Amino acid sequence: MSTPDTSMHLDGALYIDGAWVAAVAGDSREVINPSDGSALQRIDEGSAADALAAVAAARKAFDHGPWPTTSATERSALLFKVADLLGRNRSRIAMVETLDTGKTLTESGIDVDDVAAVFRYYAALAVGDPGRLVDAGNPAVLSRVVYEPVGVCALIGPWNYPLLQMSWKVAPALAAGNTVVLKPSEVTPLSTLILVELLVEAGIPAGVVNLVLGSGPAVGAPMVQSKDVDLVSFTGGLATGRAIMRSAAETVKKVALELGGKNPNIVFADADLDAALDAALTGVFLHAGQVCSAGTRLLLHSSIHDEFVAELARRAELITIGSGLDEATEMPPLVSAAHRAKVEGYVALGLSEGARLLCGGQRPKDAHLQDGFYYSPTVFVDCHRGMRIVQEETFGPIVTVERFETEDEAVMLGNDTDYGLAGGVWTADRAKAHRVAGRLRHGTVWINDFGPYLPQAEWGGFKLSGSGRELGPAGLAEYREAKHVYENTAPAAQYWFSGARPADS
Ligand code: TXE
Repeated sequence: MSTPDTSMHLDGALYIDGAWVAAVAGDSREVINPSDGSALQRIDEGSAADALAAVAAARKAFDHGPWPTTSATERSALLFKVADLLGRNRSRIAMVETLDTGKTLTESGIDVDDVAAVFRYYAALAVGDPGRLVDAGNPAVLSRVVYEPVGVCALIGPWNYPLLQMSWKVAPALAAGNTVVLKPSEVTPLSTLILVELLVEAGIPAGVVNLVLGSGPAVGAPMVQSKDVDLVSFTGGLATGRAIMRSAAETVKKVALELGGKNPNIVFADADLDAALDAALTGVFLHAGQVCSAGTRLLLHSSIHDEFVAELARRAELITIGSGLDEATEMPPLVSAAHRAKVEGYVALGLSEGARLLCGGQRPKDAHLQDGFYYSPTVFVDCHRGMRIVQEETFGPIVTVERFETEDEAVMLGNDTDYGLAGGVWTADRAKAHRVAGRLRHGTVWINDFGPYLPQAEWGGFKLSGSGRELGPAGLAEYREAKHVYENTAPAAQYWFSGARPADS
């Protein structure tokens, strides 16, 4: 294989007020390659001072810069340019994302395509919305509602889909005219650097996009606390989401949260079982289960349970585990040693709760996989709703299987979670499929499929899975304030107060 191009701006990797700068305290962090545990890159590690400098730059650019009042057409043109640049840099970005997250090169390439599609979608949506006229019930009144940017947005991203999740925030935020501070996960910061490079190349004005690197408590928390930040959009874990919401209450800033899920995948006996099996596998083992919408809770009709799980385990054991750079790899490593330890803790918990292991439940034994953070595809049966392994997000290649007898029971189990991000239903009976889809309390429901999302369709969670929506028109609305402009074209005194009335009236 030829040497991959992984060049990016590393000499001063923070981008603040239109300049690449080093962290003020001079700290750095080693970014680790999950496929072999090697040090991939030493990179600037910011602190609160850097975060606040970035917020100040974004504030200045919002309050005094041209961006919020730049025409929607110009903003749209810039976003289209970014989409083109993403396409041109596809292989470089995919390589960096794979080295950083561990995911397969194929998946990283698809991520870049999806990111470009999201930029195109919001580039198109940025224009053509002049607001709306409202009937005030008075012909002398011209009343209209216009949409304005919210202000300074702190965009805090996760490590599982670093570029993709960041783009779901950056593209609509910029389309709406906001200024932003990007804070990628400290575990996987690299692809966001390239995204910022491309935004700069596309001509984004100084201060409109800022990038800070560093840990959540050191860099993310001060942004959430800052009164100069108007909105925080966060994708990550439930505990962090709760902390952010609490902290944001002090300044009553807008908060959008995507906090993962425990997603039911319901298979009725009349489904296309081969397709359902295939999707049950990809639903949980793609990206080693490090997917917020992973189908980790498989609900099977009793009549198909035994055959289905036997075949599921047989196919799971055949999955080729390896480095994301290896073309043969079907399932990559977990993102970090710490995350694998968490996944292993969940497997131990499942066993202690009485779940029965059908396959996996251990690290692969292959000699070439010993240095990376690999874990085998794991299938637990004899599970029930009272188990923590069934209720909590494991974020690893672990599927728990439960049985159901009736449609009502399937719906009850599908909703028996504090989360509400996504779910699937498999059946040949379309009326039943739509009945179940209508009753599931999840932000996305797939019928005879599992996993797809579209830039033009809202994504987000009910219940503990978060608040607000990304993608679709609502994903843009998050970054806009509605303003009612009421114009009285024939003003005349009303004399509400009698003392103000002229004596002769
Ligand atoms: O995420 P964190 P973690 C789930 C998954 C995983 C668990 C914990 O179950 O095992 O969350 O993952 C920043 N103020 N998901 O701990 O900490 C942090 O630097 C402001 C689901 O790695 O939530 C990073 O940029 N920011 C998920 C981002 O928050 C803070 C994707 C996410 O990190 C902060 C990832 C603070 N106080 C994990 N503390 C999904 N929804 O898809 C941390 N951060």
